[in-house]
Amino acid sequence: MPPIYQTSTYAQITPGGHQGFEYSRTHNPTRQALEKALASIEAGNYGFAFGSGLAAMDAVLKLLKPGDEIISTNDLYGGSYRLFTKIFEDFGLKFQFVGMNDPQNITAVVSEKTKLIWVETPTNPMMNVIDIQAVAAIAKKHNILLAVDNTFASPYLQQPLTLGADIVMHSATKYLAGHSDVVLGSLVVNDSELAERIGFIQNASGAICGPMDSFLTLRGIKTLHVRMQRHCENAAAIAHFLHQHPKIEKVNWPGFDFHPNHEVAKTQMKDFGGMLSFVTQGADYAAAIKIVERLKLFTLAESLGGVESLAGHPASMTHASIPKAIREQSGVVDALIRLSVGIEDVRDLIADLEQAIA
Ligand code: P1T
Repeated sequence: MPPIYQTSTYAQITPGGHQGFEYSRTHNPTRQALEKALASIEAGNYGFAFGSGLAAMDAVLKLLKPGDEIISTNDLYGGSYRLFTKIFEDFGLKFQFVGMNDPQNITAVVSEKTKLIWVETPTNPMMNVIDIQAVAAIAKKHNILLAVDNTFASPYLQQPLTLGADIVMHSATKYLAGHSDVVLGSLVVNDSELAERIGFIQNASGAICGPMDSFLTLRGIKTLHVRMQRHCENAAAIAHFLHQHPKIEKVNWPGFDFHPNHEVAKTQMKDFGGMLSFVTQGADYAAAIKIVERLKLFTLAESLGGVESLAGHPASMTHASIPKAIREQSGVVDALIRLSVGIEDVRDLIADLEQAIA
């Protein structure tokens, strides 16, 4: 096992004559082992680990300059939206949020100033699936960088770099670490020049993760494939259970053949993932709140991707930073519940949902 190098600095033989490591903001052996693993599982050449998913996104945005434009999915994690609109708009970046179910919607807003396309797929929390290859073709044609937030799928289910993305980002807090005990982010790229710029920003801005968290994430990655198989199986069973329930109006899960992007999901992903969201019958807000309060095995909490199941109420929790009118346009209504389906026995999970919805 790679040791936890709880080390900030390294002995030099002569000034500047270090032995590969000089200061842990720049390089740390445990973080370096993690960064190699991250690159490997995303089929990329260069990996970078950060103190959180948002810190990794922050580094991507620092590749840009005032006046540059970014086109992003209109349905995305509330904190990503907040970083874009509340921090980087003030530094002169311009964001356009478009529904990418039809990738041609991107073409309509591309300009000479567009420098980055930001794709989350599947989206948080509406479970839209965006065709990465189709978006990559548009990005290449216009010489725009394509970054994909692969948090919901994990590299076990899809590897965006192999589908034409330039940058793949993770909140490794979620499936990669997998045990709800770490906050960490990552970027992986293939291009050496891009890697050099990201490495410079990582060191110059300094939003790195510590060695203990690097170690925990490395350990989590070792079981990613086994966990993901069970996450997918359990989520499929729960999606079908909810779909036939008379008190549930709509279930968002890309495995249904009537899901609008089911065909894309089938070709792009190995399976349909462990996340789903649903709306109570008649979009009844009070009923939704009762359900999340009554759940016993599902913990009501932010975050996702851990071995234990979580339930969330996006409108008041993970997506509260998106103005109501804007979030409702993409379907994030007050009666929407999000589930991160864990790896427990699915019969226990369904029994819990049954008693909470009854
Ligand atoms: O929380 P952090 O590690 O900084 O990652 C931010 C982030 C980025 N991208 C996606 C798709 C995410 O889901 C997140 C974090 N999301 C939650 C905390 C959540 O409950 O949705």
